[in-house]
Amino acid sequence: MGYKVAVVGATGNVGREMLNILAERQFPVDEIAALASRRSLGTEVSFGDTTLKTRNLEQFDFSGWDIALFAIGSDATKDYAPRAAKAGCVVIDNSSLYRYDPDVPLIVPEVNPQAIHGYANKNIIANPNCSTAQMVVALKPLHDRATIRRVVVSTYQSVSGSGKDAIDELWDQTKGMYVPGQEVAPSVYPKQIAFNVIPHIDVFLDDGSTKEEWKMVAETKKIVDPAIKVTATCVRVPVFVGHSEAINIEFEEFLDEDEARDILREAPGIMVVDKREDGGYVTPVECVGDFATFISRIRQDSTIENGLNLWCVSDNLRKGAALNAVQIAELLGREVLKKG
Ligand code: 2RA
Repeated sequence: MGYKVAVVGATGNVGREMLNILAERQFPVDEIAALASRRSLGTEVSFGDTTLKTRNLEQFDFSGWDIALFAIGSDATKDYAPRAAKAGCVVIDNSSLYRYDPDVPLIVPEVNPQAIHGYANKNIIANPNCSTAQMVVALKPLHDRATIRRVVVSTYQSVSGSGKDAIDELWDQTKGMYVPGQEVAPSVYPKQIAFNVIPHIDVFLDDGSTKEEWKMVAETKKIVDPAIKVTATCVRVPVFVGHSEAINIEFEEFLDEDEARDILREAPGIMVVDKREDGGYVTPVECVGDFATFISRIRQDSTIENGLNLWCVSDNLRKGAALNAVQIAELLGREVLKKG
């Protein structure tokens, strides 16, 4: 016996990946519902070898359904997640709405699986921001070995993090640079993204950081350890899929680069590709469609007493969103619902 699973926002980038990953990982599904807004009603989406027609979220009754993977914006989530949770369906939400709620667990299964038992507070579990998810997978095994004091991270985030329109804009702007008279003005971003980088993701806060940078700080503290100091600079780059991060770590005690590499090699969810030669590292185009969080360029930071640098790359639609959500569903099934 398996689960009745609903994917809410089934026509978006993340919703489609959720369906793909549920099928790829053969999650024990007895019944699957692809839910979308009225304007997407009837759109066909793939689920493994089958095709589903989207159903109307507004009229959907979550009673009797086990798990709902939400991949819609915070505003719509505010309307529908409580309705699903009240009907007894456990919500795994990819929006930022519940991430910072002390009564809602924020989970990366390789990092804090024990937090799953907090789901019963509101029948809701939060999925972290994509740039946070891959980073905490890398930090956790090193933190367990040498206690992290401070993290300085610069991100290089792909446009798929902003949705389908951003992917189209990068493509059209790039083409427009080569086809005279076909220039495409910025609309998703404040400046041109083709052949450019933009040091601004989400809104600016009073202290001059952006909300994306704040999310990395707040979520790392909630998922790994509130004592860890984090400072982030989040940058949008002209890459379609795959977030990259340059991570500098200061530990409470010295951690040798070779030991760090061995620890990361053994850690769950991580693939180390780290050779000090041409091509001996991972780049975003190589991570697309993969489940792994890739780590390269592991090296001592000799400018501080206990420092380490590393390069972290992962598919932001997978580990950064859909895969992590499905892994939470798998954890929920194993530890709580125990069907299938
Ligand atoms: C981004 N992390 O990359 C944000 C939301 N997915 O745009």
